[in-house]
Amino acid sequence: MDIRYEILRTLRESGGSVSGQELSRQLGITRTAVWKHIRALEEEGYEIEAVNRKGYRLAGVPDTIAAREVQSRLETKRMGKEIRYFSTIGSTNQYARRIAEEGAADGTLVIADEQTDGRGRRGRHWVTPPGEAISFTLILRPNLPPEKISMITLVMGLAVAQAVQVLYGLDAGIKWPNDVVINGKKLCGILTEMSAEINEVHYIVIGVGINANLVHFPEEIRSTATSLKLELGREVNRAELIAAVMKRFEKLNGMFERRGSLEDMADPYNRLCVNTGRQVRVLDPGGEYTGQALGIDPSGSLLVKAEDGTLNRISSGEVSVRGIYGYV
Ligand code: BT5
Repeated sequence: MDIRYEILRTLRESGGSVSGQELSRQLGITRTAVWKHIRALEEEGYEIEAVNRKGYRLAGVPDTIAAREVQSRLETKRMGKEIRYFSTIGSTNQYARRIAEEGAADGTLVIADEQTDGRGRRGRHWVTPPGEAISFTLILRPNLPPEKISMITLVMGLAVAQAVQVLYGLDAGIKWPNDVVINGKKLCGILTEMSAEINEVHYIVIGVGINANLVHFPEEIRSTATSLKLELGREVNRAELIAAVMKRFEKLNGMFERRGSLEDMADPYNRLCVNTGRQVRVLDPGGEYTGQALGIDPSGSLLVKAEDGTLNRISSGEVSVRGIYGYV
């Protein structure tokens, strides 16, 4: 048991103050030990007020995504039950794949404050400066056939978009299949990778990068990227957002795994999908064409009505879809 984590959780859940005596009873340690842990938490940047005779109150938390801060906010059973945190790492997806190979448990969450080699799809680069971005990777061992795994990216996209809407009231949308956008600019990218045989999935890693408090983007993405701070005009607490995404994802993923399809969430997905009803250009290896996106079906494919009237189902990975009007 991590005592400091238990202290934080107790103070946070009480919403007010908790006496040293109560903490010492609950945790089975002396009051002096409680006091020492409180001091150590203060050194980590937590503001803990000593309220006369009443006890301790959590008055301020640092904007950190270190394991303890995220863990004490999680309200999940499966997602994030084990957390590995790094202040800097190459890529959380790459690390997650390595520990998954070595047997890391289902639900393990890898979080990094900075990535020096963050990855997008097809080896593209993902920008993750320290202290500002959110990057994490979730390891799952789902009991699903390999051909269903690409749907998980959509489930995560919906979880991120909903969490952003609920926490900040921002109009977040989803650009099929793997981006969360605000005002036509990219806020979040998702990269799902899997290790599988023909009939069996060994593990999957779902990597999520969210531009939380970034303000300065490199030249090449300045016109296409945005952040929560830029949209809101204030900083957001990154740990709070990670916990909210985990909670939403656990619920939505439960629905997905029970059904084996996106049937229960196609409607909410399509309401948030910025492609729905829009003209898109489909970059099909067999020939490019334009059409109108109608939204996803329960398998996660995007339905596109081509100009000649034919209805095509596009599954993620096979083709990329670009809006004719700018980034979205
Ligand atoms: C993605 O790829 O959008 C998936 C990104 C996944 C990143 C997470 S972070 C945690 C985990 N660990 C990793 O190493 N990766 C995952 P894609 O659709 O290929 O988009 C990549 C493109 O987005 C780049 O080529 C840039 O144009 C743009 N881009 C790069 N960094 C960005 C950022 N921070 N915000 C917005 N756009 C960005």
